Amino acid sequence: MQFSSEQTICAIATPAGAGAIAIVRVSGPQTRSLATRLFRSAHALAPKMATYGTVVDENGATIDRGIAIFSAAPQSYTGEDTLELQIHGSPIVAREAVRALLACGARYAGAGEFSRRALLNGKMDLHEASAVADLLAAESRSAARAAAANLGGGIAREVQTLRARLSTILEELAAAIDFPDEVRDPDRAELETSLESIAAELRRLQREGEAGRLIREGVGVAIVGPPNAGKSSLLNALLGEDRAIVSEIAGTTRDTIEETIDVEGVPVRFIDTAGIRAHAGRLETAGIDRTRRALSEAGTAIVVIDGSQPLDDEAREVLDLTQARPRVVFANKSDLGDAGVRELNGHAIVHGSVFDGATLMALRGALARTAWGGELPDLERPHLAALFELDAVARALEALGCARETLQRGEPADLIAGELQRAYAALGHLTGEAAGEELLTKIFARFCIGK
Ligand SMILES: Nc1nc2c(ncn2[C@@H]2O[C@H](COP(=O)(O)OP(=O)(O)OP(=O)(O)O)[C@@H](O)[C@H]2O)c(=O)[nH]1
Ligand SMILES: [Mg+2]
Repeated sequence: MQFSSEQTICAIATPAGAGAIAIVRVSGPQTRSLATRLFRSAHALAPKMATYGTVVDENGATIDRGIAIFSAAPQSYTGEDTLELQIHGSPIVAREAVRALLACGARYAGAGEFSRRALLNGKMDLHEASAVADLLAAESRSAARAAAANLGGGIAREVQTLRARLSTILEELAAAIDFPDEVRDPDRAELETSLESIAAELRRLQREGEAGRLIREGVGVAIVGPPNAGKSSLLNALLGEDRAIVSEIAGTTRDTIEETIDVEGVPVRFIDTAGIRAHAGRLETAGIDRTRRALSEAGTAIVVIDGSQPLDDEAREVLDLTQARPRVVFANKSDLGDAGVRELNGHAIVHGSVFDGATLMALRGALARTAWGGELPDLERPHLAALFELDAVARALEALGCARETLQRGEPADLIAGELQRAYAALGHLTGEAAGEELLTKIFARFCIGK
């Protein structure tokens, strides 16, 4: 799609279907003339003022009565002249209004095109644009809150400051390289301290950014164990409802069942699986295959064993199977007794029963520590969130690491400067200065039409 801002774009900004109000948005150079032609009111449109009047079509026939709000460039969302028509929420009426706009020379907007114009006109930076996309896609309260914290920008300033610090160091190095007789090499110990402090800031941005992704995307946790250990009972208890069939017959669960539950602000997709046992029937074997697949797909496992019984071969097999991955071992059925299994390869075991609230709380805590290292940083303030941002920080950190090693090996200043240049360039991607067309297209493809 061509994103020429010489054209005037329009779109229905409200969801499809009937509602109280429909909003039709217009942005671009012909907005004023379109407003004059298609909106009739007793008072002329004044910027940022809601004006009541009649929306008419290209032939002057009435479409609806409603409110028009005109915003003059650059004081608008897109930075261009914009018009918002708030009309009755009938899909027919909104479509008629758009049809009239198209008949008068406007073009239908592509997904995210209004926001893209805002970016082009400096009304938002790339970080904020991603935040808008995240907010639109948020599936939980914490994800929405984290995205909202990014709407105001702010992070761009932080990154710019770090970049400016790098730039100062680069200038000092350049002066020493270019005028070796007049300018002394920067003090190496001081240089190392400065680089370390920049790296520490970047690591913080990275930590917060990763937490943001976690909150948005969640994690997968496979509930595995021998038959009858209480896996399905655990899923039901965490969910607070009878989602999976529970019975005293070993081999009840055959198919995997997935449910997403909020665990300390992170959406966790729990996957209840078929119990793993050595001598299974044909149907059960198919189920066990699925269990293995779920296990390989989920990042973390909760291994449920019957803690009232000594470890048997089946329990050992599941424990072996999950040894290499992040896992929480849960010895269930403590109400029936305690066989005394306390520790596995130094791993603590959560003891208790799915019927006990304190056990469930302990499991949630253990899971949070295992799957994402426990407490998440505060995401109420701006933080990096998009993959391209985290990628840029990772590259900058890698380059800074190389610069430090070069420095410690006592290499000449121009080699250090080369690595620092790389870090500087990587951070440029964060501020959007160096964002390519492909990245822009990817970000704005996540927007809906009319946004
Ligand atoms: N006493 C007691 N019984 C429990 C506990 N947890 C589960 N059970 C019982 O153990 C039996 C098996 O529970 P399920 O949740 O179906 O076990 P599962 O691991 O999903 O079993 P499969 O799907 O067959 O692999 C049921 O009768 C449960 O009521 C517990 O903490 N204490
Ligand atoms: Mg089950």
